[in-house]
Amino acid sequence: MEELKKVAEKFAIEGGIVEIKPLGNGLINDTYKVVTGEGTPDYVLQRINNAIFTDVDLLQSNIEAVTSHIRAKLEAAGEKDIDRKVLKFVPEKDGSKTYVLEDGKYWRVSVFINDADTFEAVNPEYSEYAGEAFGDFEAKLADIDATLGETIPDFHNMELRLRQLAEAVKADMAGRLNAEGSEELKAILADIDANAEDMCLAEQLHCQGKLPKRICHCDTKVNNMMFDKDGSILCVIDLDTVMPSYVFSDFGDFLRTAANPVAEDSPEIDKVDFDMEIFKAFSKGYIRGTKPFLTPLEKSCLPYAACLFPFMQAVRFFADYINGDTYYKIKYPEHNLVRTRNQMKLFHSALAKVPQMAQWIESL
Ligand code: GN1
Ligand code: MG
Repeated sequence: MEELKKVAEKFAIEGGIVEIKPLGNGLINDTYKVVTGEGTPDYVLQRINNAIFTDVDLLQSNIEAVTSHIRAKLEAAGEKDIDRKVLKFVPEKDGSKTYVLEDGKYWRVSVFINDADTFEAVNPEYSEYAGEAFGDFEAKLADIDATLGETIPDFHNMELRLRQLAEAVKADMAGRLNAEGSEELKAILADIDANAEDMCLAEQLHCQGKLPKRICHCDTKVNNMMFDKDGSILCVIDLDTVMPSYVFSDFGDFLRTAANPVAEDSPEIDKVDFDMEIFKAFSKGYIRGTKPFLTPLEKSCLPYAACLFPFMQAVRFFADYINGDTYYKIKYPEHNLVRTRNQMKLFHSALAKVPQMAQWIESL
């Protein structure tokens, strides 16, 4: 608490700090809520994982560009309650940067949005709102002047993720592929291999000049969206990965979490199933939100995107498992393997429903 307090006080926050406590359940950064006295806002204090986001300056300048662009649009539209509809980052006390470096660790602070909720699961009605909100987020950023850099280069590049898995397999750092009972791991590898080429469609289309990169959120998990008490959507949060990508990123990653009836790390594999009702509602909202720019090719590839993201996430979790868990936070030794099984099951469930999905998308 004392270390956290010392850091929080480096920022131009209002009010005295009453309490600092852990917040949320991200797998990358460490997040805390800073509670201040009556009449002053609370804050979110975050330690940026700079082993993953190696260019913190680029990261924060992206985020500042994005939030100020959205803020200006909300103001121009005469919206009320703007501080709850877009994140607001607090500058350091003695300067203008929105992050500080303290004992080798990077920190930032944003204003805590009051009376808002995040959810780990959503029903079809909320999914439709979410689809529209993420579509609208991309639409709002379509005319941003600033050039945003890739905070993690080639973040959602399937070919790269497969290469990283191949490297992990070759090195077998944790010796897991040679351990007893590794037949399951080999079977997972074979399954990934069998689907690898099809899942690289986005990269192929991009190389042929048919698929553009647009500014996307790139981490559209259900819990990265804030809802007001009345169920309406306030804003999207967790902006670290906002960068140029294919629209498939935002479409696919939301469904990866929302259309799975259980959490991405649930060991109850039997319950993993791609929920078509969530898909239908979300795609309806998304297509409405992206109307200003979505091309027919992008639209027709949305069922592919729904398969791509569980597949890519499985490849990433599995590579991390083989590497000995160096990237994602884990709670027990097999955690990344459990996540991999879960995501592969979701992938196959989605894949089997592609014809149904395509039919629905065409009808919209
Ligand atoms: C990470 O930290 P969190 O949970 O918001 C990851 C995402 C993954 C997700 C899987 C920078 O996001 O790409 O989809 O875990 N973020 C990064 O739960 O790698
Ligand atoms: Mg998050």
